[in-house]
Amino acid sequence: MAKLQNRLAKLIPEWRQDIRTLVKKHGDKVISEVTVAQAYGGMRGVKGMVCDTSEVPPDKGLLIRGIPVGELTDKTPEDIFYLLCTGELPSARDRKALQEELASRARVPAYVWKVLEAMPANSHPMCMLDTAILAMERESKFRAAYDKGMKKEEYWKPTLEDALDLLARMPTIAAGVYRMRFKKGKRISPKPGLSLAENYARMLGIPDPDGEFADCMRLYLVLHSDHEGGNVSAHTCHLVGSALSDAYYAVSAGLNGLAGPLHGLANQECLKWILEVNKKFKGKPTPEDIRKYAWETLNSGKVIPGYGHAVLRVTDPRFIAFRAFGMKHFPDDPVMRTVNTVFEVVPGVLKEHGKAKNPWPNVDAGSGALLYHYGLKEFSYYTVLFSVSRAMGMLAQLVVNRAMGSPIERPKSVTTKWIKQQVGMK
Ligand code: NMX
Ligand code: MLT
Repeated sequence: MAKLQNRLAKLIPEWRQDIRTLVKKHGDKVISEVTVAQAYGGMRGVKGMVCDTSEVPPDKGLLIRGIPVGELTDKTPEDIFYLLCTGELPSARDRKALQEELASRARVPAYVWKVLEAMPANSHPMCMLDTAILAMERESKFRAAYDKGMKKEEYWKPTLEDALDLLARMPTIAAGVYRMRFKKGKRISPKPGLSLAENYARMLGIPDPDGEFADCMRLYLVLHSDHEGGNVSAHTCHLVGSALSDAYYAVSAGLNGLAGPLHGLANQECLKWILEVNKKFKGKPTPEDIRKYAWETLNSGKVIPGYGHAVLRVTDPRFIAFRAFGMKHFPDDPVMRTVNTVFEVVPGVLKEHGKAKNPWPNVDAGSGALLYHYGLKEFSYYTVLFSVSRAMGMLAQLVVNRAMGSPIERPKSVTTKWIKQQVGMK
């Protein structure tokens, strides 16, 4: 960690100076405006917050610190966390140092397992993960330092400590949740010397004779890591963190948002939908079968999971990367085949339906097919995998925001009466 902390200690004063100058010189320039429709429409498109870890141009998809995610598909989660925090890819030595740092922090306190064991056996895996994170709040180094008294310029340091502790423990907790919730037998402990993705794959206990599942997990953790600042989980984490609540409070709050079916839970919903299609059409749905099924879904008032996006207006590059992985390793898998046929058919159906602004697949449209292929079939677990990855983005954003001294977030709400007065309506 010394490397990451040292690098940040060097970069942060430069970033602070840069922003101070920007705000001093141009603080009164207008960068966005808000219409009545946006105020009632989930603030879609309103530019009112800053996130430097990543951005999502609607016509390109995710750029992590300016690098298209499609160019990062051979990287490790450790590389991505370093990149998110600093804006630089780590050298081999820096990556190793971070891996060792995380390994040294991976021990999960025993009381966390007791809390999880006390939960009802049918608790949702996301509720178990969030509860475990919140239970560990007493470990927060930020809160301890804040209680003692600390200068604002120092806030990012114990926040980074919390971030590393949390990141190191999340795969162990997440794998423990899987084995406990789905009765897979005893928990498997992390093995020193393995990377984060290798360890997570191993602790899940999925048979992996040639390391292909571990590689799939590596890709999975890279692709889900961050998606700029305004999505529900990142924004929630930022908002809660802006009150100087520590990383345990902020990340568990963000993940509670990820657990919604319009956000991260769409991956479980999506595989469920694909499996229903396969079941109904005996494993070989034709494009016409899928077209009809998609219309049935829409006509019953439901959304087609894995399609549409609040920001993107093209096929999600993360979907493209997952699909490429699946096509390379198992093009004839029946679930993968259906994912492909759905991709051929559903955008046309959504265009004809005429409601969704983006008819193209998002990250959740294909990820489940990969997990299912390797034998991770309990799809209510899929959002936990998403969480282990997305925690990297949320935590990097939290560290950067603490470093930049971001104030408490508090936008102004208005009443319908006020809006009516503004537009001259009685
Ligand atoms: N199927 C059916 N209808 C849709 C879909 C879809 N996949 N996507 C959007 N619409 C509808 C949407 O419900 C809305 O209808 P109404 O006017 O009746 O409220 C209308 O189209 C306009 O919505 P948009 O402005 O295109 O989308 P919005 O920005 O509001 O929402 C999502 C974005 C992602 C919530 C929406 O596309 C959706 O519900 N998709 C399916 C769920 C999903 O895949 N979520 C995962 C997103 C990625 N992630 O991991 O977080
Ligand atoms: C995503 O990864 O697609 C999201 O977090 C949803 C979003 O960006 O709105």
